Amino acid sequence: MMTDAQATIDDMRARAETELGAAGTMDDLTAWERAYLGAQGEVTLFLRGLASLPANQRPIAGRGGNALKNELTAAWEARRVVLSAADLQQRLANDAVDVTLPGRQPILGASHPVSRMIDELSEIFALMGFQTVFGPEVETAHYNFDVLNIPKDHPARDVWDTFYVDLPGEIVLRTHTSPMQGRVMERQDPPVRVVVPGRVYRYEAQDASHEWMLHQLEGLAVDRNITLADLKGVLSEMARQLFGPDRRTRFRCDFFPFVEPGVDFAVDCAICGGAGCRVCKGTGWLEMGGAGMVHPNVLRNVGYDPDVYSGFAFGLGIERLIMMRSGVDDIRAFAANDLRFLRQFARAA
Ligand code: YSA
Repeated sequence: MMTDAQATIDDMRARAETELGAAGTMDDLTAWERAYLGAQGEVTLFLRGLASLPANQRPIAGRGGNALKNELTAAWEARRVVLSAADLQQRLANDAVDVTLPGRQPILGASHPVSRMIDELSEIFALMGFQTVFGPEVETAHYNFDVLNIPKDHPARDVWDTFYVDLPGEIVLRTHTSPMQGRVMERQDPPVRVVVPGRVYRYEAQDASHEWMLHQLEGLAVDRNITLADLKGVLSEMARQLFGPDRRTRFRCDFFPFVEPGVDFAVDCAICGGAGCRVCKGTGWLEMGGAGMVHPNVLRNVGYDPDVYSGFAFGLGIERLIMMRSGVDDIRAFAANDLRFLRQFARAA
């Protein structure tokens, strides 16, 4: 005859086996284990209650209960192996990455054409013995004008349409890179050979060849026996390296208070091939810079003896050089920040 304890055990076994067979996920399995084998599970509580059973049922209940516990533990372990493998497969399928998809193209920046031209000019002049130095864009009127033989109230100051930073007019946005001539010569004795690239500012109307913010490259060489022929040689070689051997250059007399004699340096217009256009204002030439032999007063102002030393200096417009090399017909494109324009100068990655 079947005892009550045996009946309870059989009932637990039947339900536990049915429910374990129906457990389809790891969560179901965890819930099943808690229901039968956990600290408050049916089998555990059954075994814990053995002492309260009638004495004649305890041995059957003890043996049968422990056997059930071992059976269910083994069945749970077997089911866990099956379900965890299925769970892993499911997660792998969900997280699958298509490694054949093309990657995202990163957006690469590139140097601005003006920066590239500055680098290129620095290399060209380095090969001719010039060191590249930099100077302040906010400058004193002393270096921007006075040292350069442009006294206060002299009409020559009006040639440079100046942005003044203070009311007495002693601090300016430099109107050219020439103030670095005085700064460099004051801190060293000859020989001097430097180029100075950088931004300059002019209160000027914009057009195809004029900007109010532009870049110049100053050049200065001071030593014994320097002549105008050296200046012509250096600028001609620069033009040959930048534009190739076939472009024409022109030196004409010009006036700057800080040189004697002074010249303007031009190349034939790359936009119209010399025929005349709006960029070269119909002349067929575009001025690249001013230049000349350093004025004796400038040498004196920095403590050099003009009877011993002579020098040449020049100031080139960097945007104009790029325009003449690459056929850019409007200087305003350089600061307009239009990527379609700028990308044309970017080196292939
Ligand atoms: C002259 C003699 C020296 O011993 C040394 C330097 C110089 C150059 C002088 N400091 C100067 O600034 N001369 S400049 O007013 O004629 O400008 C030089 C060059 O800068 C021009 O030839 C031109 O290429 C460029 N430039 C001037 N103003 C510009 C400009 N480029 C674009 N927009 C402007 N508004």
